[in-house]
Amino acid sequence: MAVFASTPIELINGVYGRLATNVAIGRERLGRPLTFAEKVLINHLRDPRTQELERGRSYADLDPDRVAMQDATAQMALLQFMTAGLPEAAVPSTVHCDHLIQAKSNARIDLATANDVNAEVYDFLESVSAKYGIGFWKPGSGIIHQVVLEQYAFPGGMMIGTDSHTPNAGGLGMIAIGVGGADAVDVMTGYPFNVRWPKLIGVKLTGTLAGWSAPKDIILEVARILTVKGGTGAIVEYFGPGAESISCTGKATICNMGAEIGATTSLFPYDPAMSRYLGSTGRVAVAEAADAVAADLRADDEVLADPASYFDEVIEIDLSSLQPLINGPHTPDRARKVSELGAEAKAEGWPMEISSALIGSCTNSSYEDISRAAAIARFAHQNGLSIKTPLLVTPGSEQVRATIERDGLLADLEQIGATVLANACGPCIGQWSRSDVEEGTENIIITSYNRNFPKRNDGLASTLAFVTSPETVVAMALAGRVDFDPITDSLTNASGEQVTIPVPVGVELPPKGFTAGENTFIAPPADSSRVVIKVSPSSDRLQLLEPFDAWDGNDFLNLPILMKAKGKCTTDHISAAGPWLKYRGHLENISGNMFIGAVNAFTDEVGQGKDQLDGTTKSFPDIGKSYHAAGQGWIAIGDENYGEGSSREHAAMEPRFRGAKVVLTRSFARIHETNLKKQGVLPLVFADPKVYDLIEQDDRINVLGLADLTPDVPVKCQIVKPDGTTIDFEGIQTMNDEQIGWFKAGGALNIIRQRQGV
Ligand code: MIC
Ligand code: SF4
Repeated sequence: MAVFASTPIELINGVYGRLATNVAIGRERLGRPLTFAEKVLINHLRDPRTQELERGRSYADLDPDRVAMQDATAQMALLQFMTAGLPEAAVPSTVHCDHLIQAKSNARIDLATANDVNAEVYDFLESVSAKYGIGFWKPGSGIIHQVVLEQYAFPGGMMIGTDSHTPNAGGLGMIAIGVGGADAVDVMTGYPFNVRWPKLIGVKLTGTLAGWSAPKDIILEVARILTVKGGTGAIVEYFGPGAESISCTGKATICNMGAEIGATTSLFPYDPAMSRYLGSTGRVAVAEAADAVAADLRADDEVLADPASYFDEVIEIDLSSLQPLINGPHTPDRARKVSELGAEAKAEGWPMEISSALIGSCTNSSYEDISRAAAIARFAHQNGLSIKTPLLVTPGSEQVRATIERDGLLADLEQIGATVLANACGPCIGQWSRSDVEEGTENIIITSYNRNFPKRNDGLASTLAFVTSPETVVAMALAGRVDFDPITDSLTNASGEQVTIPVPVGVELPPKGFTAGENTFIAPPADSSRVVIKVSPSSDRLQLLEPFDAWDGNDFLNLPILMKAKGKCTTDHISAAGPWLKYRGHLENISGNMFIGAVNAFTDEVGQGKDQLDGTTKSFPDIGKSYHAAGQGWIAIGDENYGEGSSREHAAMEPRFRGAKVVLTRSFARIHETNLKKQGVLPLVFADPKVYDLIEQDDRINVLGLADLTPDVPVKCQIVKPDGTTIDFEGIQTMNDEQIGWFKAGGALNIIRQRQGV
């Protein structure tokens, strides 16, 4: 398949060509007007006429227009794809090298080091891409979501991506869903993408942002209202007069961080801001095509007039009264006004000084973001102010970097002492060689990123991370303190004068247009027959995959509890990133991090528990190894929103590889639950959440009646106490027939293999 550096207009015309017909089918079938999200979804159904459309219940088969994968998840996705026996990817797909570049010195040095250190993985990804007709974006091209927004996203389109922040493309009116690699493999092998027909949360925006308030504050406010699990199973659709006042990249910031509330995706309707962005990024033809079908690239008028009748929940936010917010530490929904952080820090006993300030990431690294940050830097320089804490900047893409360099914005930031890092994820995913702070020293960092889980950025449990808008980050870096409110407080400059920072004025799009920068895209060759994929058997970074065993037909009896997690257990707790990113293509090696961040509910210790086979205390990964070697199946127990955060399927594959049969929780995050199902692990939810409390360290768990697994029928389970007494309870399972098939086959991939005859 020919794959280009941007979406061909023919593909877009194809999607638009069937839009009106499918929207009419949708209106007729549902007997009512449609929201924008419903229109896009219905237009991508494999069978719009027969697909069941019950919100929150039906599983729908969809055909996305594209697949995107980033390097840290693409390795496992493509290792799985390779075992499916197909000559090429069935849908236009791209790989983006952004997660594996470690931030240490500066862009040039760090990129050169990454190219050297990760050569084996980059060569593998490049050769697999070439072999299977996949587009390859080299290291240095930028963060996947920015590149997708600049090149591939289009209003009314649909894509999936192996990264939880794929919904970034909702800023350009696309339904873009973050998935695990196994979902991507389905689509790349020509099967539909299967997801629950979502519930819909409408967010009506009125007024306009003023002063220091930024698009970031809108999503921080939404996260405050809905919490980290409030979006689970839902699409968040924005609308209202306030929506039009936000730039396309500002909208992308909002949709990006919808991942933090667990939403399936978020999106905005097509509007002039999107058209301007398309024009500025060289896609006038796309804007014209979208203009021609604009009526179907937004919700129907009846929906806008009476949203409560069409959405499951409606939130209204008045942008004019929204104050700058800052969220953290440890969870992206812990919000307060920037003006209130100082008092809270004092009350909590947090440090007042900021140890590092960081801007960028896929969430906030657009031209507009950097222009607002640079405006503050320029003012600071002219007025004798300088940063009081290190300020690190990661441009989102090579195109943004080259453009902000040309327009002098990078120089503005460097002038006040900022360090510009490579166009990559960098410290956002723990790729930060930080030497100024030691473990155990409580310290505060503020970022414009999206996640603030413990250890995420620098690997230190003693770092408290807060997220806010890039302009607030820069202003606070000038103060160096958390009790600084840029709106009301002043700073003392080099000559001892009091200086108040004026409201930063940004530029939505570069007045001289974008400049592409270095060409970092490699299209797959027309003839790939000679491409050889290299995986050395002695590699410690890449390992070919062996299919998992099918279910043996027996109930699970006396499963020991390898781990019972207390409180938040995100994918960062289950499969840490940072230094472990280097093993993302090697299932056995990466299993060395299994659950190392999880808090043991029996002991409150982190990362270790009791090996029931020999009674000793060991790290969770070592217990996994011991059970694996003994052929002992086991269970993991989780609390609320288990598996929150990343799409990384390693968090499901590692337990599967080490012999996990079941993961039983109070609730799951969507992507992780699907990842478990895909790999053949049974995800169950306590019908009665209090049963969680009854499970003790030496108990065993029985899971019964598996031969009769039936969609939506709870599974009978028992706690077996050490004295042999049992407590019955029910485990809710949410599998449809197809997913029960995955479980029985030992994982969805085994079914694809069977169908392909391999
Ligand atoms: C993240 O932000 O946590 C990541 C790293 O981008 C992940 C993907 C991964 O773990 O590779 C995500 O969000 O899906
Ligand atoms: Fe990369 Fe961070 Fe964005 Fe994840 S959230 S894709 S790590 S920049």
